[in-house]
Amino acid sequence: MNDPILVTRSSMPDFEEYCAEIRELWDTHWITNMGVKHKALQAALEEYLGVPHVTLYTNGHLALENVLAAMELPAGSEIITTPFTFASTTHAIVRGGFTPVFCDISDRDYTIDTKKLEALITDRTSAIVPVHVYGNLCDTEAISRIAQEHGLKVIYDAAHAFGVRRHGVSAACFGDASMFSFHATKVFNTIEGGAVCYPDDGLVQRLNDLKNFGIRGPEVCAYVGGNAKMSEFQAAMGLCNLRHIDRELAKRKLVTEHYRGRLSGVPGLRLCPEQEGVTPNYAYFPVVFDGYKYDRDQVFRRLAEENIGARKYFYPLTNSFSCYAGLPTAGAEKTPVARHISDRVLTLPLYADLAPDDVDRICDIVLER
Ligand code: T4K
Repeated sequence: MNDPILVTRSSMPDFEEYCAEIRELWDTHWITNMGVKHKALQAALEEYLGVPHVTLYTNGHLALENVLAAMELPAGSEIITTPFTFASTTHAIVRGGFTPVFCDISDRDYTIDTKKLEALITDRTSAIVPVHVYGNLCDTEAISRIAQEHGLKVIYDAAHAFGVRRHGVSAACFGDASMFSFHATKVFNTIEGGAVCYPDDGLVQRLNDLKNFGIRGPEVCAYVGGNAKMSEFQAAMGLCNLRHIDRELAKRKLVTEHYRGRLSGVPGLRLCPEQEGVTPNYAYFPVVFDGYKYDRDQVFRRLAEENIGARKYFYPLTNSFSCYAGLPTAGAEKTPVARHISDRVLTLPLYADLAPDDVDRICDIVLER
């Protein structure tokens, strides 16, 4: 049996580089609560992403929960989002006390279908949480126009979109705020981690308060905050990985091109088209098996037999999760395009060091007669 190939593999710096980065923590014994590594990573990311403010978190999910809370949206209001995403997006909305209203996705890039968005807006709608799924950028112009017309906040789930740019502008710069995940499985990781990026100076204090129990000073507690702080060890990993981000993206590009070379133009296999004007980050390699000689589940099982861990990102849709069975807005039948894609999609293994021979082995199984 061949060695297992999993859907992804964390990129890590050389051991010595990480050790050198954390060495001073043994001198200071300051290992969390916004220390020097945290401050350095925040500044480095503001520059890399070209955004006025970055607030760091211990993971992307809490970043999303915190930014929704910081927007001070009316309690119980409706937030329009998509169900073709990781559980986190919908859970953050519901855990914030809001009602998720599910919009269908575009058949082309699987992001929110802006043609179907306006019909879902009611006088209870307060915000839109679109997802740059797989690093495919949403139609940010249309979303911004609709949001302005209706006075809605836009908070992007940009968990997959680190390093993506449209006409040179980073994914961090759209809407009122964007949440990034720096989880071990992401293009850029801080082990666990995440961030909120935003232009509004007024949000800085609120987000910092919310992630640190609402404590503003030794004797002042301004908010009912939680604890979502990034530690110094996470930030140190981020500082190391950020040094190598260009090489990481270049290697992922080669893997992606190899896949495209083998799988493009095969009848019944749909690959994500490249988006015009967009510099991608090659975060995922989704393939939709639509009218192919094998269905998605057959290919999934064949790969598993060969020790290859492709994943059904994102199946099932969040609007068909059993935990949302009682929610009036739930139901996959309300989002037919999302259901169609979710039933047919498989994300093939992709990481910087995935060898060309391994890509060939995966493609041979997908294409086998
Ligand atoms: N919004 C969206 C759209 C998201 O996709 C996510 C997270 C979030 C929000 C929330 O962000 P975070 O709070 O997570 O920062 C994984 C990740 O855990 C999750 O971060 C990610 N999305 C989701 C799409 O994928 P699982 O349950 O598939 O992970 P797991 O443990 O099966 O790992 C997948 C593969 O990654 C493994 O087969 C091997 C590799 N791996 C995994 C770990 C944990 C490594 O190479 N190193 C590791 O340390 O959710």
